[in-house]
Amino acid sequence: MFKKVKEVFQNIANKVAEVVSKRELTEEDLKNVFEEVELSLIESDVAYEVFPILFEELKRRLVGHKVSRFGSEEIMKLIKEALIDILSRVEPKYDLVDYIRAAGVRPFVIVFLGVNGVGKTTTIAKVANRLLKAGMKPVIVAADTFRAGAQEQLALHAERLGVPFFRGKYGADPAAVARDALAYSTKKGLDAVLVDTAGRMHVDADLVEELKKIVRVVKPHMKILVLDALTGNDALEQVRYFDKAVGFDAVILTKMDADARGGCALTLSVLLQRPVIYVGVGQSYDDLEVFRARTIVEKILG
Ligand SMILES: Nc1nc2c(ncn2[C@@H]2O[C@H](COP(=O)(O)OP(=O)(O)O)[C@@H](O)[C@H]2O)c(=O)[nH]1
Ligand SMILES: [Mg+2]
Repeated sequence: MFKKVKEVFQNIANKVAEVVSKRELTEEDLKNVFEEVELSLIESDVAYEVFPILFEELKRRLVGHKVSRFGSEEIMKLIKEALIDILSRVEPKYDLVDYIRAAGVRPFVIVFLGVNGVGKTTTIAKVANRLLKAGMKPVIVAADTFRAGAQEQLALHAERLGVPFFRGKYGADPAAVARDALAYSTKKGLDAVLVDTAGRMHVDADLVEELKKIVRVVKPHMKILVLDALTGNDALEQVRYFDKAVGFDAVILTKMDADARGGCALTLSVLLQRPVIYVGVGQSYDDLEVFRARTIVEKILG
């Protein structure tokens, strides 16, 4: 069963505290602690590949230090610092709004990628909302022409936000729809084109071809992969899938409000090697926050 990351780290802290109440912690001790919690780490979505990095970060802070007077609370603080260091690897160096401004191209084209259900459509609405608030003029494009529901949902968001919306007829070429939106935005001098794409769940050669064509036609300035924090290690599979299909530049991690499941964020921070620019923290348009390692860790550890 699923375990909360917080409980696992609390468990580590308790075990370490038990040792250091008697003597200095050795590397061997820490190894033993890790072996004991290995399974619960995996159950809380922390991938195996993360363990060595986590181990090194904790070793650096805990081993050989005269921590005998430290209680588990003090050790939790050191664990917290270690987690912040790890998550900092994916902290963005820029805010998307500033990045778009600095790019100096108009329109700035973003293609959003991700499997159905991760929160891609909602996220696009949130990004549009953010751009609107920064005084920019975005356009939303539904380049998923096979799911009528997907288009309706996006149309509703666009209407609520007061943003121009492009869609194709059922079964139309998604790349052509995106191209039309781009032409319109260029003519009107709009700031950003946000392209929603299909995300059929199963590995699907058609989808790869469709995405490749959209990318070839609109030449996006940025490709953003939307991942769902609740999918745990499936997120890694999705990373590999989209990387192989068309590649991507950054990630938005959704549903970080749900039960503070931070294991997925921890795994991504080690294996992603690209920034997580935003996290989704709810269902309303304002529930999009800049990814900050410290904030995330505070959420994870509660
Ligand atoms: N709690 C929470 N729910 C979200 C978040 N982002 C999206 N959702 C919900 O996830 C569900 C799927 O979202 P949708 O945008 O349709 O996903 P898509 O299939 O990837 O386009 C919807 O019920 C959204 O309201 C988030 O950050 N937090
Ligand atoms: Mg969708």
